[in-house]
Amino acid sequence: PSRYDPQAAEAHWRQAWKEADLFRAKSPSEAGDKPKCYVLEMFPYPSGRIHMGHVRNYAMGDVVARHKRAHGYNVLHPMGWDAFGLPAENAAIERGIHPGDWTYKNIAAMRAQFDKLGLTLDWSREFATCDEAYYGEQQRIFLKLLEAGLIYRKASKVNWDPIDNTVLANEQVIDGKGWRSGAPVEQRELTQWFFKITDYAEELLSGISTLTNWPEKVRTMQANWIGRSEGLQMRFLFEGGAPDGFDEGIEIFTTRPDTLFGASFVALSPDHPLTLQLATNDSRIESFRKDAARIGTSEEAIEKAEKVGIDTGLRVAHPFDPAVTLPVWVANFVLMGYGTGAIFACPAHDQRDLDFARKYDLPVRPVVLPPEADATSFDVDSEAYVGPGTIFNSDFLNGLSIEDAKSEATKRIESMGRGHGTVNYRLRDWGVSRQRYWGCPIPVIHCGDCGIIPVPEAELPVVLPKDVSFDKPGNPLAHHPSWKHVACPKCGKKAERETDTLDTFVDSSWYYARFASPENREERDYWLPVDQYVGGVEHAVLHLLYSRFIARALRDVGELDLPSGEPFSGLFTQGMVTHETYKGPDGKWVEPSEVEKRGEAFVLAGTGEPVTVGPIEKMSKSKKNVVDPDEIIATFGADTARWFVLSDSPPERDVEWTQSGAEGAARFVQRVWTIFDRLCEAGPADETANATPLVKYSHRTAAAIDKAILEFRFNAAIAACHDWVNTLKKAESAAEETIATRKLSARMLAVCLTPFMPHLAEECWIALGEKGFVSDAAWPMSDPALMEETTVTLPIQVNGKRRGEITIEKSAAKDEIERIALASPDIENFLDGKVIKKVIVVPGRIVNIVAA
Ligand code: ANZ
Ligand code: ZN
Repeated sequence: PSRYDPQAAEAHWRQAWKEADLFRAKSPSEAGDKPKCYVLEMFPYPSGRIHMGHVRNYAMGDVVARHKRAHGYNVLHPMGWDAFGLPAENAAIERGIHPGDWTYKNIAAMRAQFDKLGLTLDWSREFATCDEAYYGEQQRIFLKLLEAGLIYRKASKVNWDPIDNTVLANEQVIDGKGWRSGAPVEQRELTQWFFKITDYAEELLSGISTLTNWPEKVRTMQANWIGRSEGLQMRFLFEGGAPDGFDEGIEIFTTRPDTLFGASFVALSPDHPLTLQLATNDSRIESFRKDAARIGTSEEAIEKAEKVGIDTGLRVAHPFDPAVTLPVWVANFVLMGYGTGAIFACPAHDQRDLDFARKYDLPVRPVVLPPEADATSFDVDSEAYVGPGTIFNSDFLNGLSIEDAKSEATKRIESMGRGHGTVNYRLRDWGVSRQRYWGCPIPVIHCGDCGIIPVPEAELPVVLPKDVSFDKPGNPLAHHPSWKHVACPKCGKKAERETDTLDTFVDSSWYYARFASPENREERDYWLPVDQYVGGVEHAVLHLLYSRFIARALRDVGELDLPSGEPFSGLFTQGMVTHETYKGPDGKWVEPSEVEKRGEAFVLAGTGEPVTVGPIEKMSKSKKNVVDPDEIIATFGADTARWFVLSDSPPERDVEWTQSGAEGAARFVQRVWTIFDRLCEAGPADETANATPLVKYSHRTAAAIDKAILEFRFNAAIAACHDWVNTLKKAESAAEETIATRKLSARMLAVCLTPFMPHLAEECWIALGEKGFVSDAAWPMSDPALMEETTVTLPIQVNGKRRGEITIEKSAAKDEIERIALASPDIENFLDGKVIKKVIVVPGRIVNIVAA
């Protein structure tokens, strides 16, 4: 038999597909009555090279796309580049390359790599978000949302790096220091642009319940991120004179009004207006504020920091018992951006409050009695009680459940005119300003007289200047000698362009709509929503939430006809590709390509020195445990790479890349080829071939693979393909099978292999004498009559232990089952020399043999 040459075959088929323009999505009118299916993988950042994680991600999307094609769908499967962002600027700073040149060069390199994977991509729709046409359209959208009141500017706190003169994202602050400069980060107030995502908090939350084709985990993460809390907003009045402007008291937000009788103190955020006011006259408060600011702006950092505070000396009255007064503290764990920036603390039932109360010796008064606990002896020591129970120590709330007490207390506060029941969201408006060059310029002009003026639509896009310098720290757009100086579009006086650019998450929040069509509204509406989205779970919150928001915003300004507002009706989040890690004798990480296995030991390929094998981890450059897809493709071909990344684990789990596994996949490719090669000259497949066991098996297995693909169990589909190949091999010597039945089976198998190994499948298709492309062939229809299982596999036990199995016709009689069981090779061998005492046959279940 001839050997299959993956390199030659893969290049040939890719060229043939390209020439036939096979994967171009049809326009709605061309599609006729084919249903549409939009399959999308999260578009890549053009870092320069693809990695195995990409291979797995895009292979999965391709399985779905090819499977849908085979089921007669008009499939859109586009590809593009999420091309703005910091790494391009870093390359510019470090290597003096223009960010645009660096980016487009990387795109070309990665396109060539993706091309080799045999993906069904419609490259005619390709774009990069840094293309003028793309970001120009984004600017038009920006202005539309601005006009609709969904974008605004406000002063907000940012992490400021005083050395690099730049704003840092929370992720760029490491232990309170700038990630590049290492300088202690300061908090600054800066006027920034915001998208009003909070307007959609309720809709984004309630929409989650409609996303039944999303992973439960992602839905939960989104719900938690939006963080809806029902509670009470109320005022505590000052005792003994209110500070200026606070005659109405201090407003707090609580989700536990049932615990009001356990209130021990009131706490303000370091950034609360009252704190700011007090700090002007009180240097202790001022220096406390400064210290608190060092923690950074992230919720996580604040959560981790030690809880500290300072007593303001002010006191407020308890709303239900004016004889009781509570001290007012400033506490670092109260955030200004949530609720009202002030709380009442109930240490007995909140851990942070308790830690704080213990530290500063403030009262702890339990008001929730756990079920079964004794009211006279129950107490709280160092652990707050947050469980269920009955209210006690609480006057008119005594004896109520927590839920009833919440509504009673709320009613009472409402009737006193001191507050009202309310809903709070953890979700904050989305800050989109970045003081960076390599991003989409915000298309507005600041005029001293007219204020903020949108750039007139005819003047869009506002194009990034090419001639920029990265020599100075800070934003190159701001130091550019001429770019920002323009005439005010309204009054004609000297004015300045906005120099902030948009967060790159804006670029990726609507790209799926651009793929659907750059300018044709009807076509956009035809394709949207994306039917199947595939990507990393690391985007479970931000990217997916921003996209859900922008889709709704675009709907509401009339840009999209998408009543649900949901851009992705199906979502699948894939696991990562992992690899063993290796360390050389010097304790440094070593690449897999430098490591050799000698017997059971691992050594350095060059020197033979011992290598320590470390844990299996996500492939990453820092640990050097990466395998380059290009090398794998050059050695084994793309089909092997695709097959292997999908084979060993369920797609949502991690898969470990091993050399031996890749070699196994490559051998499988050859085995498949050998079987088809033998059928090469044997005449056409006969659709009316007899219903032999092989034909029945093929109908069943094709249906099983179909189902496994639909259910995202690609590893199970692959296991079934393996079994099929073995079965087909055995059938070569089975008396009841003919060339016709084998060809029929092989023809079905070729179609089922296509989603996974498309190049090999094409080659097999031709070997069978078929016309056209298997990539265009319809999925084999399984005949229910033929699918019915007529055989059954029975385990055989000897003295209670499983020793073998037999596969027989379901209709076989007891004595025939017994005869076949005793004659099966495993059992015959095992029973050799033993005396059979008894055989119990339970048809359809088991054969039990008692022997001595
Ligand atoms: C009194 C109380 C008693 C509270 C008790 C909890 C337990 P969620 O559920 O996340 O909405 N809180 C309110 N605003 C805050 C802010 N700006 N910074 C820090 N903490 C704040 O949390 C609401 C609870 O978190 C509120 O209910 C408040 O403390 C606190 F036994 O009020 B609670
Ligand atoms: Zn003006």
